[in-house]
Amino acid sequence: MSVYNDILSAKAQNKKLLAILIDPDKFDVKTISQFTNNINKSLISHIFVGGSTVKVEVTQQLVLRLKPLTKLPIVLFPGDVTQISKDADAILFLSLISGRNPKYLIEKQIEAVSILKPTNLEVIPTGYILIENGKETTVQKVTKTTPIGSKNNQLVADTAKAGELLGKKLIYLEAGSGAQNPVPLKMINFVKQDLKIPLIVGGGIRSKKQLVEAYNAGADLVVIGTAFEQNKDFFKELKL
Ligand code: 1GP
Repeated sequence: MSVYNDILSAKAQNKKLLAILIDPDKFDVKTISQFTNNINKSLISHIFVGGSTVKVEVTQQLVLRLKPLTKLPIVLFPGDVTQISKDADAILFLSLISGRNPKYLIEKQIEAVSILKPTNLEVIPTGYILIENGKETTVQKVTKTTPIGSKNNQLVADTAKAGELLGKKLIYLEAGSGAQNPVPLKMINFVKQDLKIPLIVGGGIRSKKQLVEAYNAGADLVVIGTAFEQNKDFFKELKL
């Protein structure tokens, strides 16, 4: 199985993908059976695991518990090198290309090399672009970078394209977890025009309507975390 090849073939068939983001710090493991049961019955195609502050064992334990309960690919979306679990299927190897902080452009990635070496994780180079959403988010605080303005479509599109030309295999447009406003649809559409690699969009998407709008604007894969954490009926809403 190659997580990336599956994303590519879904894109080629215009089949839209949905990842649920589980933050190991916020997740109540007592609910894991029911929760994964709901995931397995839904249109969710990927499970992303990651957060900003999680400790090393917490991610590992969550991944080990999830594995026997689902056939869906488990993809690490790490906020830090401490969140690398060898038992996941793949890792988004992120570089925060909207920011100018060397720590998140290359230093953390260098630190990750010796941790990744003994694993069989599929490493997917991902250009990560933070978009201003109306309030300061955790990613912004942790990475000490300035997001790109929500109307600055050209800069975001050029940043995404530069990522592609540098060899990134995915572009992730991020409004930030719990964002007040998701990435604007116009921006998704603008970025999409000239981008050949798959486009991920996440942050602040809380309804089926917003999900469909993001797909229609050009997102190939949408990531939703907070709506699943805060709204028990969100699985039901997705089916409507
Ligand atoms: C955050 O894009 C993801 O990194 C998901 O955001 O929690 O707002 O859905 P939400």
